[in-house]
Amino acid sequence: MFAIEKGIELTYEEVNLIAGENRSDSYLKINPFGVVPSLELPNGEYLNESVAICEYLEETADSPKLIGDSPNQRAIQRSWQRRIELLVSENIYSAYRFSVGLEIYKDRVHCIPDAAEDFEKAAQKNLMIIDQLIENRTWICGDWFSLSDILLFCALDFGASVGQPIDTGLLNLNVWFATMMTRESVHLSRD
Ligand SMILES: N[C@@H](CCC(=O)N[C@@H](CS)C(=O)NCC(=O)O)C(=O)O
Repeated sequence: MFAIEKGIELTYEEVNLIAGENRSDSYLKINPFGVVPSLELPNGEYLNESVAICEYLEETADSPKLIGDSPNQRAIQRSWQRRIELLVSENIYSAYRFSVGLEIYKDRVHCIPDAAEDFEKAAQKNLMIIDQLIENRTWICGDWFSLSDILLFCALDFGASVGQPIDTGLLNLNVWFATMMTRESVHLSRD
């Protein structure tokens, strides 16, 4: 989504996660932790971690600025990014790995099935706070669309597909999610 929003064309190579291709010896040379995505840089090095990849792409194409256009914007955006990843996304992903995704993950990472419900609750609790913070905002950082919108959208869209939907009582978040669904990048990135 980030690359599409930036208008950057990338060549994609699919890695079958369900079949465990990402844990093969050849992929572990690309990413020793066996997770996607990875970006091959022009000098042949591999860059791991989705936010680091977005930071790199941000610097290779001038506009639109999705990480921020001033020290203020960048700092605020990065603070949202950290909140989203640490307080929402990671909780949703852990809840998934330890429950619905247990069969896939039980031999890949250390799973704690008894903690699944608590991780889901932690995400929901933090979403309640985010719902209040985005009152009267079009986007997470205010009036400009950013990486934080993409990160939160990906986590919540995935959550909804694995039994962790957004609480219908969180009106601001539900309106924001519906607005996100109107972006072309959401649909293009699914093709
Ligand atoms: N912090 C990493 C997380 C990467 C990650 O967990 N990727 C998932 C898919 S989105 C994955 O590769 N799962 C398959 C596995 O762990 O075997 C990032 O942001 O790049």
